[in-house]
Amino acid sequence: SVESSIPEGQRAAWRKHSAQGFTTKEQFEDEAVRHIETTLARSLFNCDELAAYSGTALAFRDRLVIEWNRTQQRQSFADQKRVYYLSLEFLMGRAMDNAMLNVGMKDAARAGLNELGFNMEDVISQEHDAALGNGGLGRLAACFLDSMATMNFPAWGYGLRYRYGIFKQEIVDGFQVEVPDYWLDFNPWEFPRHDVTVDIQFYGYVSRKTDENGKSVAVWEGGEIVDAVAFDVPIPGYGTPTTNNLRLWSSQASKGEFDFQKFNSGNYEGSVADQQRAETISAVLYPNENFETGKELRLKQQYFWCAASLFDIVRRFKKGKKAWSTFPENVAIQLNDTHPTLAIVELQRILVDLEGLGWDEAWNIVINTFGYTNHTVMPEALEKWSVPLMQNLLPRHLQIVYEVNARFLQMVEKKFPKDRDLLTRVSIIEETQPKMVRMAHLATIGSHKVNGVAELHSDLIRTTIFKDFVTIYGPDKFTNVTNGITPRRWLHQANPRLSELIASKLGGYDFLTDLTKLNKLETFLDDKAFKKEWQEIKYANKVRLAQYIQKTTGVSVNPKALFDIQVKRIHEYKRQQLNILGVIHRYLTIKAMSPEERKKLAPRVSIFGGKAAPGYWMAKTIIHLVCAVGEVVNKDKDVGDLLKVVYVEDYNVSKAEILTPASDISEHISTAGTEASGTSNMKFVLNGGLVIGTCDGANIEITREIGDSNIFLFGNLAEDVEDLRHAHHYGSFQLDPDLAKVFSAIKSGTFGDAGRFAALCDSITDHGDYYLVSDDFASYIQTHGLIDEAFKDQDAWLEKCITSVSRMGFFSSDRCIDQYAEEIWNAEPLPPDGGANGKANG
Ligand code: IMP
Ligand code: B1N
Repeated sequence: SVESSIPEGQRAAWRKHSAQGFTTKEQFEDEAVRHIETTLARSLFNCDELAAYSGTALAFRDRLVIEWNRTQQRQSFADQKRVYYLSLEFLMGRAMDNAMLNVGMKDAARAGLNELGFNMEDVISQEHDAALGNGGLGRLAACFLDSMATMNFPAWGYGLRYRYGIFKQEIVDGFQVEVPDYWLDFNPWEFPRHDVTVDIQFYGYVSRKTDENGKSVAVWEGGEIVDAVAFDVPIPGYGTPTTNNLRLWSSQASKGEFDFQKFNSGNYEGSVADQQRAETISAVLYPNENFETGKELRLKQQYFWCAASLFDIVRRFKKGKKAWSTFPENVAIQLNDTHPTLAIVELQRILVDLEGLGWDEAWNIVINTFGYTNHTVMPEALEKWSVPLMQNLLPRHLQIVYEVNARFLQMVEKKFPKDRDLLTRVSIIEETQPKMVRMAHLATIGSHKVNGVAELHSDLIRTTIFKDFVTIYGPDKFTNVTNGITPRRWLHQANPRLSELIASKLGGYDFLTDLTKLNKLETFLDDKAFKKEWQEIKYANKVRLAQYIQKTTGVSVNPKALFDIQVKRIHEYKRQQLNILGVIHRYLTIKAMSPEERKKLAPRVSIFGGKAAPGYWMAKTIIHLVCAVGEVVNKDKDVGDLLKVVYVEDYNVSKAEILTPASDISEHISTAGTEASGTSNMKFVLNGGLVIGTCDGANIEITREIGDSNIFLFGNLAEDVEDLRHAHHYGSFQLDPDLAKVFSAIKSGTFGDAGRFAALCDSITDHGDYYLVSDDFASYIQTHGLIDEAFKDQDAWLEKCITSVSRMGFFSSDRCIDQYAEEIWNAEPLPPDGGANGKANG
């Protein structure tokens, strides 16, 4: 399979001229200036910070590409299993800082930029975030790519190259306004591969034909063709030359399809419209998290991306000229939620219709190839596609779904005879009007492993949505891989001073690739100088955030106050409403205090941030309430520094890198049983902040690791939620008395037009309080009281923080990847020649 287009005799010349990239500060400056002057056609007379960023990025890009090429060649030579991570979202954030740290030349570049008249931090902040995701699910995919490259796995990501990522959020008069995020003006981190283009078919009809062996085969004909063009994004590992690939597909009108008939008959506008329709497929990321709308364009996106990726994976496998039966020994495909479930159907179609394998042989290959990760149990987020819609768009795939279902139900019927209810419950097809295809059932049936993302969540999927499947398949098909985060971005990059302090104590940066090494920090709990420096770093991070808040919102906050942060997508289940209602309670309490009592209170800054889905009206109301409360509280002379309320606009990955290191407390307060894992909880603790949280998702495992005296847990347990909801409906609902006072204040107009908040209050008082805000209110307020008390003893507080950090080793995404590789993919790393970690990193 190892072929080259260059004849043997000429290869020496190639090797002699092969690009090497810079390795010193001087060479970095050569390369950056050369790119600024030639690639960008600028000069020292018109080089602004953006141009300096561009030149620096291009110089580092050269380094990445050189390693990318070497890595791809190495992986092609090696006869080893490859891993493919299919995700509709990759929330990468900025690439340059990460590239500099991973290549190990950040210090050289900083010195070089200084010499050329620029400051590194300002240059870095010129970069536009790559925001091809909504929240945790997309950022998890990004952390996994970082870990897979760092650990030298031959692993690629496959996704969509959206022209518009998640919208930019502006807060105008206290309301969210969405602005399109066009991010591709200058993106040096992608390489168009016009030679890698795949024809993708939609619509049409299926007929049966007899092939040359007299066998009947399905033929999918007609409809329309759209081209998928590959764009490659290099993914550098840390401390290793391994540079993996993220391949993103962009839609284009098919070259062969340009309708010359339309064109020649003078319908130029019509043919341009066709062109635009094709480009629409990859135009925009759907801005919903934990919610599916069932729109046709979304299904088109899913098939377009799955079909292009499968074509590419199968093409690569075929280069090796191996038997089809070995496909699962050579390829592992992980499905990030059900969004890529059509890949299962597409592989079966390729094997049976195009490659002529028998159904059972093909299906065996399919099952052994795929693993499926579930990220939610919430019914409104579980994907279902209407049968008529799928019939029209993907007629052959629907036939295959029906065949898979028929054979599956036959097997179930054999194992559990005469249980009609069981068959109805587990069927891929839901017998509603119209009928619906349940993607989670299809993904479960078509994979060899199904995993949840935290222990509680994995228990919940085994006992709720997949209960019947556990009965059918046995428990071994279902497993848990608790989420993790990459310590490179979420400690070293976001909090360089803390990383440096830790390295000085542990004797180097090994903890960045083996996070369990942090546990040695506990031996320094008596080291006064160490603790003092730790505290100074936290304070400096808070000062930086305070400056950012001042600059962007005009609110000045005291960096000595307790910083209480809740930043994540706005969702009723995440309960930002509980937080802001608690803040109002605090405000009313302060107002009722005497000046003497006020003096004893610890000053607080409540910081909120996050986007609401554009159509999620209640979430937008919550944002408005936070802003309205801020307007009143921040101006109130009685309150002063005791309470400030801030909404940070347009929360994204690069803002998370400023916010995460600056918290004293962060809030992870979902209704128990609703947050599958959460990953920002891990980021905050790793950066020396404490958590107030419910017994939900990964909070539970964080507590187990760091100890229950180092976390502030409150609220009802997941096992009691159903009974409480039932009681709300059938018993008499008792509003918490303190919460009643908060509602009176809102209703009396304390925060402006009360009508704007009526639906929010009513959802709790009149409509069943589905998220148990009232049930958890008293324990929430009480726990915040404990936090106030604990914060007064700064020494004890610091000890909790350091102890917690030292015990966070488990939550590295490297541990996740090890677990996926071992328990699901059966894949091995492929270290570069001479072992992995030859390089210094700075
Ligand atoms: P693909 O696997 O065909 O998509 O190739 C991806 C990249 O791997 C190519 O751009 C090459 O850098 C490298 N590559 C692919 N096939 C070979 C090979 O046969 N020998 C060496 N490198 C290869
Ligand atoms: O996935 C994260 C978890 O840490 C979070 O707890 C979980 O809420 C999040 C449909 C989703 N689950 N489901 C989604 C996103 C987009 C979409 O269109 C569902 N996101 C999560 C990582 O495991």
